[in-house]
Amino acid sequence: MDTWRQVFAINENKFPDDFLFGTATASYQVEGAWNTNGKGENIWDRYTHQYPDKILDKSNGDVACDSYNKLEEDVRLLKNMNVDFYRFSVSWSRILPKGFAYQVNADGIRYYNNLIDLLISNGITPMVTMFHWDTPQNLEYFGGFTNSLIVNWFEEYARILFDNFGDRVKFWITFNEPKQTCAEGYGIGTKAPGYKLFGIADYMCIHNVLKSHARVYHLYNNTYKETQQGKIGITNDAVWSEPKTQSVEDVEAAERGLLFTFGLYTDPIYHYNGDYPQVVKEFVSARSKLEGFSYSRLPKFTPEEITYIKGTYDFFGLNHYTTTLVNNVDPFPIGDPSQIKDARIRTSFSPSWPKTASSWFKVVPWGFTKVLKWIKNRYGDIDIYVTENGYSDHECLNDQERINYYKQYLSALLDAIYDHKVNVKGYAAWSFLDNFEWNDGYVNRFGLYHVNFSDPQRTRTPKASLYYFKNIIKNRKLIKL
Ligand code: GBH
Repeated sequence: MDTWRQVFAINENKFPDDFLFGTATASYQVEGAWNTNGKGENIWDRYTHQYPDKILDKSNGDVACDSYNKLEEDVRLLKNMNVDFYRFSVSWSRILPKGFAYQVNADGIRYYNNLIDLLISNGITPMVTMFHWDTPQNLEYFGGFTNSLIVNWFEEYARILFDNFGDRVKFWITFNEPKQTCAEGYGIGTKAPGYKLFGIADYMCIHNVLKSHARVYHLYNNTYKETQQGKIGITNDAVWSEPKTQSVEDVEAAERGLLFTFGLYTDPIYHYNGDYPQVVKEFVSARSKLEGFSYSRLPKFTPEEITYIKGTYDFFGLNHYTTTLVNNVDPFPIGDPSQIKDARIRTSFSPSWPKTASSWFKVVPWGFTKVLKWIKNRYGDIDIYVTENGYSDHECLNDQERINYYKQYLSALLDAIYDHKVNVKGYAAWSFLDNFEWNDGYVNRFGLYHVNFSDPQRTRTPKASLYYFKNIIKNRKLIKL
């Protein structure tokens, strides 16, 4: 059967009655006000200012969508969309300018209090991400997520968030996509802080992210949950890994690829054995030995740590955009370590997959169904919230391609619910607004609302997709082609 064909019957079932619709953003991508009213510098401020060439249009998030100053308007637009929830992230250095808890910025507390109160008074549930890549610069001087002390620093920060906002926030996400923080920030070095020590520093980082997540899960569970009655989890992103051929080697490589790019971050939390996937431990250890290391580059958890991290979730947060083909490769020649060399895979795209504006991103709706099924098979019947999914184009208001993407991906999500009984409880469209798309600056757009970045007012205009998405929320089903 040719699963690569982009031919779809749109799933006409209704979204379950308790299914929640929302939309998402992240602090650095929308807030702006980078040095206003006491906010401290973070690694994305530093990175974009110091290396403008690393950003496609040499831009930065200094002003971005100016959401810091446009909070009333943003909530009005969200209300107009009829979303059940809004997923946003808190800027650590707006709350703690130095990163550490000894100095709390009252204006940061005020800003998020206003946002949360306005959302609630408009009937929109806040879903709050504690960390979406914007580490306080002060902490990066001391290794950021490669320093194991960050577990304490992150706990202190989280405690301040629970103390100040936990009476009204019932939905917490500790980290957004640790893979990007670790593999892109410290491994391949394409994202802030831009360090390149692939196969080493990225593993140091994930070890500490997982411990930080678990520490904060336990803090909430032991100290706040009983009174505040919320849920807490983490969001990871999966690129579905499809075998390039049906050979045994490629089928195994695709599964291994998924375990290296996703299971590495999720198994320690959701797998019934905890810890990193066995195949990842074996491959990194074997390769490390070949390279002359006397220990594995992948740090080891103690049995106590495995138990401490295992089960630290109330739900499964998933970001999903795309799929790659994966094939097996012979061992790479010895040289600098890298996670790709550890995994012994090569990834590619099928030329038949429709493109988007982003180089890493092709349209493959069935990959969404497969990844949802895979999560259920591996980790059991967990409530899944899709915390991001969306499409990138260049600037455009009549965005029919985005509409098509949402239709096909939401149909694939309904297939997972109806054909495979996967418990998907909610869905957030990425993104509410066109925003600072990291290395792609303002060139590639993901918003349901267009933002004019050359206008000092940062005027927001609904795109065709906004009306389409609103209709889905209203009808609770996909409109036929
Ligand atoms: C999400 O990450 C982010 O959470 C969100 O902030 C972002 O705006 C959104 O997606 C859209 O990008 O080295 O060129 O191959 C999505 C995850 C982003 C992971 C791109 C892989 C590869 C970039 N992916 N990244 S490249």
